[in-house]
Amino acid sequence: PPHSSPGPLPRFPADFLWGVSTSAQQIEGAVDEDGRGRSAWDAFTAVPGRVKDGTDSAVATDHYHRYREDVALLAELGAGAYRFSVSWPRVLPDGTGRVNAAGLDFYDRLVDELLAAGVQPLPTLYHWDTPQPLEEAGGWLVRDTAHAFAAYADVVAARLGDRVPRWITLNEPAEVTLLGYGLGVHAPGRQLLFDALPAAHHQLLGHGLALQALRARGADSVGIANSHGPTWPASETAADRDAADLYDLLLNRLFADPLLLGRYPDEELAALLPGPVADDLKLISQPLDWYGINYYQPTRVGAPDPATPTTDFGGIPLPPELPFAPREITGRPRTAFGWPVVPEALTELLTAFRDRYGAALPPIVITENGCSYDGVEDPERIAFLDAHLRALHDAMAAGVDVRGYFVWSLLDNFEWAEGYAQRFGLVHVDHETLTRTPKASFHWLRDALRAQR
Ligand code: GBH
Repeated sequence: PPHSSPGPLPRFPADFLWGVSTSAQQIEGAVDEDGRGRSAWDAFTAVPGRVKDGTDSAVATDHYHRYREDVALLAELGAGAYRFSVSWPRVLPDGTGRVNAAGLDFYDRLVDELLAAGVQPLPTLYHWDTPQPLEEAGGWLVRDTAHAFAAYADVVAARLGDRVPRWITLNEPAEVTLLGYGLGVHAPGRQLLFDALPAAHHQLLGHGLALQALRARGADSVGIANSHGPTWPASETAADRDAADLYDLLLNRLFADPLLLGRYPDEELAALLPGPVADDLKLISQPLDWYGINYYQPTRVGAPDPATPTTDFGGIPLPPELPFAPREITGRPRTAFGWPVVPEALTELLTAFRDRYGAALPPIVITENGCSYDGVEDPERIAFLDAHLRALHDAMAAGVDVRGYFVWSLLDNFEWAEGYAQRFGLVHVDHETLTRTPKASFHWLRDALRAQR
């Protein structure tokens, strides 16, 4: 049968960090409670047509009220760590200035609950929920937002830093830039194409400033979670190779190079960025303790073909003037989202990172990997995780220093522009009753983690 596991997983190092990931906007709900401010995603989902099934994250999984039950699930799974995100508008309703004590209290309770359950907290400070007042002032297109983000990081670290040694600054600035400001399919819904690039630079600057603030508060270990995947040229023609190279530049090198090498990958592109870029790069490239990678799949890219214009990018409508066009990867199983399943591209990605960045590459943590499938019986998710963990082990056997792996996600949740239609959870959530039911993959992972001990 196609989904049976080829046997026990290979052994990972004894101190390997096993965890699962979530984010505030996708699970918390309680958007109007205890003084939380509005986020750019609250504003975005209020516009008809932005989310496929017309839903929003007002309730989501109601984790804000059910976090004890969710921490109990983490303990049952045997997760060593839990990557969650702190909602910036819950802590600072206006984005800057006034601190909402009740918002901080929630994360305080959550951290204590995790520690009591023996699960290490790994907070991400920004997972896409920009406070709406800051978004209205230009969001990541303006430099002030980077400074506001660092001030927020300081507030959170001042409260949780006595119990939380490890932090993530940003989640996937590439997707925020591309999907949020470039194509407009995510909040804030701007369609600026290449004029979105300042959002990339200001997020990276925000990362650098927040990293400084976290260190000043005594943080032991700081990383970032970036979206990466290999880019495959659609053919060997020069046109297709150039198009694929540009896409790879925008998704991968635009974010990894400044962080790890202290420079932008392309002079022409760097010239389009605002501010004292050379000085900013010093902040952006401060040493990281580890580098987080969210891996989902490779992308096959070619030159736009006027005869067959690309209108769709995994469900995302694309403007015709883009200089690259995604092409289908054929001959692969697909998740319920339609994304191709290509585990060995994770090995390819990691060895390519090692080759490009060499000694400049800190240890890697896979901060997200997972898939959308329906049902509580989910043999496809088991096969997906099994195959990706083997691919990860292959990269480690080839000498790539990987220290941890986090499944996206603990719970079925609010999947952004897809609403509740896509289910990435190890735990099924009935979105009517909010009942949690561990899936077959939850039990599989629990047993696999036990076997590693
Ligand atoms: C992550 O983004 C997010 O961090 C998380 O919040 C989200 O819930 C999770 O992944 C699942 O989506 O196959 O060519 O259509 C992932 C960013 C962007 C990766 C779109 C996959 C699909 C490209 N994703 N991409 S294609």
